[in-house]
Amino acid sequence: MTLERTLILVKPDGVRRGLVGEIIRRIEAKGYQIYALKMMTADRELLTAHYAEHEGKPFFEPLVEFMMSGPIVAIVAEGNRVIEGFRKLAGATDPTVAEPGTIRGDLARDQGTKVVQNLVHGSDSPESALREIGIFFN
Ligand code: D4T
Repeated sequence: MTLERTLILVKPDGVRRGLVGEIIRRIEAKGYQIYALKMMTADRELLTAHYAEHEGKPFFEPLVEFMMSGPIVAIVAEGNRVIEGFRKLAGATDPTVAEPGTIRGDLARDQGTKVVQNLVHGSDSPESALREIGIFFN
């Protein structure tokens, strides 16, 4: 067993479009457990910590502005290999090329905005998951 927890965010576009239920449905239908969940509006300090690896990149400021543009839903999901599993469920970062069958491939598209609006975030490694869960759930 590789029981893991991962941080999933339903980004502001997902909340605005009423897709919170659909995204949670897909997580649960896959067989992962919802361990913790909260709706919140992220501030700059929290997002700068979360996206520290992207600070200085051209899309950083638009990314932070977008992520502050409305409420998000932060979820800790649990399951065997859930970190890798949720990344597969989410699909590629660019929703135009994300495979059909994935959250981004089925439900998102390129809107021509400065930062890609791709509905969800999922931790990419056990180290990131631990760090990100700590940021969003203390
Ligand atoms: P997140 O972190 O939101 O799950 O997305 P990914 O893991 O798929 O992608 P990421 O961390 O590399 O990027 C974070 C966030 O920035 C947007 N982005 C990214 C963008 O608008 N342009 C870019 O060139 C990149 C690399 C999309 C997701």
